[in-house]
Amino acid sequence: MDKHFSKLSSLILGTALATTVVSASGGELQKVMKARGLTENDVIRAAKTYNPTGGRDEFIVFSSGGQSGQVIVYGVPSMRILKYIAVFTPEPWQGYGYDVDSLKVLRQGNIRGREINWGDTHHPAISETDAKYDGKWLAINDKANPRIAIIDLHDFETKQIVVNPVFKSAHGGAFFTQNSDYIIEAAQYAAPFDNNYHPIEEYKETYRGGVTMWKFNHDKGRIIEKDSFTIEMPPYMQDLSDAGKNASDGWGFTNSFNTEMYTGGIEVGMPPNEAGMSRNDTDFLHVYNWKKLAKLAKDKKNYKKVNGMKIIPMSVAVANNALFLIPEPKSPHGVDVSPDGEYITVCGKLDTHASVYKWSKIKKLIDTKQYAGKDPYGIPILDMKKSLHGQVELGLGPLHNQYSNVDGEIYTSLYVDSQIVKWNYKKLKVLDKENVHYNVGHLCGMEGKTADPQGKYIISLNKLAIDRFDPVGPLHPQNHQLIDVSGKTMDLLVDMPLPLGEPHQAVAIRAEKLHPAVRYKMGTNSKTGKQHKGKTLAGQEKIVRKGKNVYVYATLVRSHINPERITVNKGDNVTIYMTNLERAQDETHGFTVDHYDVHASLEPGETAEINFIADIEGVFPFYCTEFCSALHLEMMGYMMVKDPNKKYVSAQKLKMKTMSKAELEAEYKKTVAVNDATDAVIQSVVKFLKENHFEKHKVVADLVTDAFDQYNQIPAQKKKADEAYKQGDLEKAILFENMIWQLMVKTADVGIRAKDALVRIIATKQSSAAQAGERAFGEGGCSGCHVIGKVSSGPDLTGVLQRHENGEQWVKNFIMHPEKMYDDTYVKSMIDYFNLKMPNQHMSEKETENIIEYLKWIDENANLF
Ligand code: K7E
Ligand code: CUA
Repeated sequence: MDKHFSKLSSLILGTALATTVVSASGGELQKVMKARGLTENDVIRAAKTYNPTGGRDEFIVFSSGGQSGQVIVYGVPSMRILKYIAVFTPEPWQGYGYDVDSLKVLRQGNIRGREINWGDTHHPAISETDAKYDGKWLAINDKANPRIAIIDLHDFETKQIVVNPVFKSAHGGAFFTQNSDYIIEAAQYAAPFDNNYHPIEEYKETYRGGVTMWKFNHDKGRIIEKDSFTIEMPPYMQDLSDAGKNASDGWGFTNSFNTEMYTGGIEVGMPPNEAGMSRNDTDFLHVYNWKKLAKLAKDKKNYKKVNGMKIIPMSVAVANNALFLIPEPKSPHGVDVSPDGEYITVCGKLDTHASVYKWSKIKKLIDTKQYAGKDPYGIPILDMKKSLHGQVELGLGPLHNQYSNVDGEIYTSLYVDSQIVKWNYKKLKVLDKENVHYNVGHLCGMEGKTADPQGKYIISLNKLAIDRFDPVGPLHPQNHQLIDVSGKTMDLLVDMPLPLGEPHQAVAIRAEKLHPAVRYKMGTNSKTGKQHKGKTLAGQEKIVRKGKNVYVYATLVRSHINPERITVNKGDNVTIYMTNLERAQDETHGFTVDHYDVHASLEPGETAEINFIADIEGVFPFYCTEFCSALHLEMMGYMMVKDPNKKYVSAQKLKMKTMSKAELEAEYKKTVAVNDATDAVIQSVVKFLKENHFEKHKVVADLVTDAFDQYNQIPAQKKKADEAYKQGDLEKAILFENMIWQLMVKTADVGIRAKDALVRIIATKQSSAAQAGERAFGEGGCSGCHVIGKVSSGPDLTGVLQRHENGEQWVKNFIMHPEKMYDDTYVKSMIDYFNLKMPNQHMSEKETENIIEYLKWIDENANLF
């Protein structure tokens, strides 16, 4: 073994075990590296991001879904996508927009009576307590249609959408204040606050920018529109914002471009917007005392109402010393307040510098009313130099910042240079640069904009992917690149293609701060968190008709929908309330009625509602859309829509011949016998679980609970079967006995999973050779014929090493060259018995030895199989 390799291995494995493991793997790692053309650094990077099956991530990222109008959730460092959260866009998997309650949420986003079915999401934000993430709520803005949505991190569902009634577009949101009292949302493209036509020539007079402070109920997780207000601002194009924190708590900061107030006109021979809007050397950072303004907004004399929104005029804000401007280098993009709230970094995307403002300096100018002048709207301007801590030359196109856990350190994206730069904003010094692919926008640090940044990683949210992935047509996926920032220099670990919209900003939170639910309280309307009016428990299923309105109260549980037949008249208004009776983790059922464009996703305990007019005649299967059990295909029923004005001819005459009494009796007996045998298997598993104290291991105990949820339904079915039998209805008795069998199969399914889990926990620890052997056993195809602890299409291998003299050598020879032993008397008898020859699976000697180690481990734990 060469030196490099063993050095690398101990790096990766990092323990004294390393040498044994490497020798046990027989140069396997080296082989893989060679075959895949990987360098040592690649392998180290892979090891830093790899999660073995079942492994979890340290951080959870919420990324904007850009034009998809959704939020994307993924883990760090594995960069595995975990979920898409439907927000502004209908999304059938979650039933979002396809069931009544989620459609209500989506329709909260209607603007001026218009349905809007997409959004341009830019900036997600996690709710804060003391300027640190508390993991309760997520807010995100829609730039195209000025809206903010609130997502509950208890179930990762969108609960509220509010429309900004005065803005026509909104980019600078969502940003929580440090105790989540308010969410900041700044306008982008200035426009009249009212909904009337105003000629563009009157831009300066009638078009306005602004910042809306949305009042947030932190406990309930809802924006309170009537307690929110908007600060009127000049028609400069307000861009990103940040809430002050700690030292600067109570203040808000919003930068801007187009303080030139240019309005374009290529078509009339004017230079384009891009020229006119970036003419001046500086634009304005808006600084406002939102806490003071919030108090002012309580008194009628301080605001006027436009489209129902309280507007605090600029004049009122100025008169109360609550609104100021500071020049900032031209056309910046983003403003980021440091963890202590003392430094405010602005990067001008058309300027190579980052400008660091100091809050104490700004505050002093404000307190002593030292103004450098006033803008045309009468807003005091503070002197730029006197407000600055300093400037640093970073590179071309600096955009967005994230803070490090090291005091004074900050990361900035360079759009034009396609680089991340690490620098010190206190000492104004560049420390390190890392190349990315390509044209990075935002960065996502781990809690990197809170008072408690975690360091470790930075994600580069690149605007272009170009040549990074296998081509999939002219529209490329986005590329999120994970960078290790734990060392002195940055190290790019891995690329992740994101194929759903162009995310702008992402936020990351420590996974341990999130506590999502696994089930709802039975009958919950997930959109309101309250009990659903259509909650239906087992035995309460019914169909109620009130005139042309038909209400179906249905339940879903593995693997049936109750009721299974719904007959309505053409033109009826049909409402189906569905409750998923499951309590088992991950037992979601979906529901649709074919042709009717409805769909619901029912998580355990959830009640949902779908509604439609049954306006087409015919027979429409409805079914469960999640493969929820072995009998998922059978989880269906029929909705029959008949035309009350039509006469239908009966087809009864064609009815099929039925079974004789004797045949039925025989089938009944057979079914009962099968059930008894199945129950015996279940009882043996139960015995094993009890003897081995399953209740001590939570994972196993949870599975056992799920299994008993199924098993405990059997007595009721048995009673029905026996009653039917007594009354001589054998057909029905058989069907109920069959239902019992289904419940037993489901019980056994989970029960055996519980048993396997328990075996893993209590068995002696596998050596690494035995582990490799088990892998080889599975991957080499052995498990196709041999089931441990059971005679299957090949013999049980428990104890195989004891079956022959010099057993280990015998087994080794047989695995490596079975064909040489086909004439051996013992082997011959086996071939006859199983009617199969053990094939040569071309195992290497090493693999064979590992398999023998695995077989030894089995023998040590033979009592468990
Ligand atoms: Cu694209 Cu924050 Cu909207 Cu910069 S934003 S990149
Ligand atoms: Cu329920 Cu498939």
